[in-house]
Amino acid sequence: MTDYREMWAELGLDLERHDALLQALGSMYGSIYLSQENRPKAMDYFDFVLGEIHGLRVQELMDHKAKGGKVVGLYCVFVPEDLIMAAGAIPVGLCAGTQFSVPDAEEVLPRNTCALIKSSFGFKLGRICPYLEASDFVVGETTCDGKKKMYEILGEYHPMYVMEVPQKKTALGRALFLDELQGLKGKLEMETGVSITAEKLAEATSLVDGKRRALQRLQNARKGRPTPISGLDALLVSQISFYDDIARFTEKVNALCEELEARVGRREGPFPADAPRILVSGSPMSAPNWKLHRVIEESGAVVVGEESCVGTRYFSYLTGKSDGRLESRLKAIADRQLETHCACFTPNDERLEDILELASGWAADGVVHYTLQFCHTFANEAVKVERALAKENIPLLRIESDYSDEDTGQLKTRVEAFLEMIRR
Ligand code: BJ8
Repeated sequence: MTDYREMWAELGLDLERHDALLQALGSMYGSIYLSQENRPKAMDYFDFVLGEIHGLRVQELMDHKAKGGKVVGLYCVFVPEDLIMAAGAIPVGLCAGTQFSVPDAEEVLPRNTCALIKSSFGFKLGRICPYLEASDFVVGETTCDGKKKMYEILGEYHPMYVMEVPQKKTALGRALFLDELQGLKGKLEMETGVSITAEKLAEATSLVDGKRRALQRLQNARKGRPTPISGLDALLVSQISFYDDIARFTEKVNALCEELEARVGRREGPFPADAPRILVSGSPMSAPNWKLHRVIEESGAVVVGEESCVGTRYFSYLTGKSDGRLESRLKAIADRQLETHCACFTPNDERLEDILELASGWAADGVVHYTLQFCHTFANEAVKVERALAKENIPLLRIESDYSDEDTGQLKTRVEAFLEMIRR
């Protein structure tokens, strides 16, 4: 196995704590993922990527930097990867999904902040995220209040650029977002010394659309009965999509899909055909936040979709047509990004429509609405989700949780009772 310690030391990581993080992650992965039965063979690649989570990919980023390239960190799907790629930089989704980094953050941030925000910030304070340390700057966004205020503080520790995301998808909101993309384009050009042309942007957008298409294909395969892949594995693939090399990732997802489609034909899957099918909807789950999927699937149900930014909110929309000019391509990207139905928007009724469509298209027996504790946008929107599902007689379980393991037992009890009700 390659020894990356020199690279981590060069990045300024706290090696002792970083070792402890990797050890905890490795044993968690072993007990949650490797213990699953009848996994698709093509998951070997994603196991490998996870095994190398702070190794090979970080090395690739460092090699890119050694050749003069830039690395740009991000935390939200509203930041368009293709714009970053068109400047010759590599976009990378940053670590934000573990309790391990939360206590560090709580030394500075209020405890009653959502775990995703605390975890991201704690990675910086604890110096345990090689992706953040490798990034030349981070592009934040004004989505929820907690995040945007955390970015102000993160900016004291790491170079930051914050782009505005409107709260309403009105003509004015759309114009503002397009203007923000122009601003980000300028920032990227200044940092990289590369001028973003229509051709470079077209090439990058086609890669991003290719990745989205592959993820859509994977989601589509989950319609099978039995579904050919566990929700845990599908979630892992989505999580890896935020930091793996885009062309390689797309190829590997398509290879996985071929295997899954063959499995659907043979009616083969990791769960019996009559296992309750669950749609998970709500706050995003950054790796290694696998808690809810684990509880659901260990209780005998299978997750068939995630209405989440680590799920359909990320990959459902492709880039529309443009007249080929740069301005028009940027506009198509802005329109695509604004199809992300995040609870930070008001109104956000399209998300309710998406949930209903997913629940019926994927023949879900019930929906588990997941809110990260202190995430007010998704918590409040859950009220409307509940009403919309009740109208269609679709059972709903509302869960609020954080990254700690303290509530796992309680979650299990609630999920089991929910499944019992579905099975009756
Ligand atoms: S587009 S969901 S990735 S903002 S969970 S930090 S909303 S308090 S992550 Fe998100 Fe972009 Fe929206 Fe998606 Fe705030 Fe809620 Fe925490 Fe959240």
